[in-house]
Amino acid sequence: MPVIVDKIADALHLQSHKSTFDSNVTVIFVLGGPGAGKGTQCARLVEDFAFCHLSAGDLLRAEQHREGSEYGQLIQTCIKEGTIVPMEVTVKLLEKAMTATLEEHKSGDGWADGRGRFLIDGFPRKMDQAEMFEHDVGKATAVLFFTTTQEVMLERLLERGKTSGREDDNVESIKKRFNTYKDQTMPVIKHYEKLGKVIEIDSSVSIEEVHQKTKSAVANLLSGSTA
Ligand code: UP5
Ligand code: MG
Repeated sequence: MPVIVDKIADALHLQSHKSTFDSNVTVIFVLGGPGAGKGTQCARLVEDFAFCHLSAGDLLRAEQHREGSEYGQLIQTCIKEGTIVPMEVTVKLLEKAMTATLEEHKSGDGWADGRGRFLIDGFPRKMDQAEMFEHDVGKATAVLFFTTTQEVMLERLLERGKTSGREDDNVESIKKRFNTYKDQTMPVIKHYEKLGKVIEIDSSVSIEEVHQKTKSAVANLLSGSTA
């Protein structure tokens, strides 16, 4: 009598919560400090494994500049101050982008029969975001964690700042971004480490060397999953 049981559970609000995406969808969070190389490596992984790459920062910057957005000012202030935009905004943008991608019915490895594989770059930056995403949107398969020193990250960001036009590629904003990363994002990484989901990669070396290490770690991961 499963239908009756379902109806009773529904009436009593006992039905277990369903997230938007099920286990057909592989989600890899990509974390690491500002300038660690998250975006650079994600772009390479898209070529290797047909991932959809969604950078939370890029989605927020696009929303900031979208005409009519009610969040433009808020996002601009948070990015400049290196603080975290309220999670509801970011989680909704990610969910919308994931839904749109799945509706496109992409072809290639990992996309047949409603399956999909996503690199979620620069997210979750805070424990509450991780909880909200996993509850409402979908479960994380793994976390790619790029590590290097603060000196290396600072140098990369200042160099990029000469041409990036990013409002947060300046010394004042970068210092604030480092602090937010240490205080809010490191606990997220520790949480996933306890769950055995973190793949740590030293990103101090050349882009190509980091790519080779990352590619082989992701190949291992995907060969162990159905996607
Ligand atoms: N570079 C990369 N790898 C290299 C290597 N191995 N050797 C030499 N050079 C290398 O790389 C940075 C620069 O370094 C580039 O010039 C690259 O060529 C070179 P990149 O790949 O862009 O690094 P990345 O880690 O992606 O750095 P990014 O600046 O994007 O990281 P952040 O995490 O700071 O930025 P993000 O865009 O994710 O977030 C920005 C802001 O948005 C946050 O501070 C926050 O205010 C807000 N935000 C939220 O509020 N919520 C979110 O969920 C996400 C963001
Ligand atoms: Mg980036």
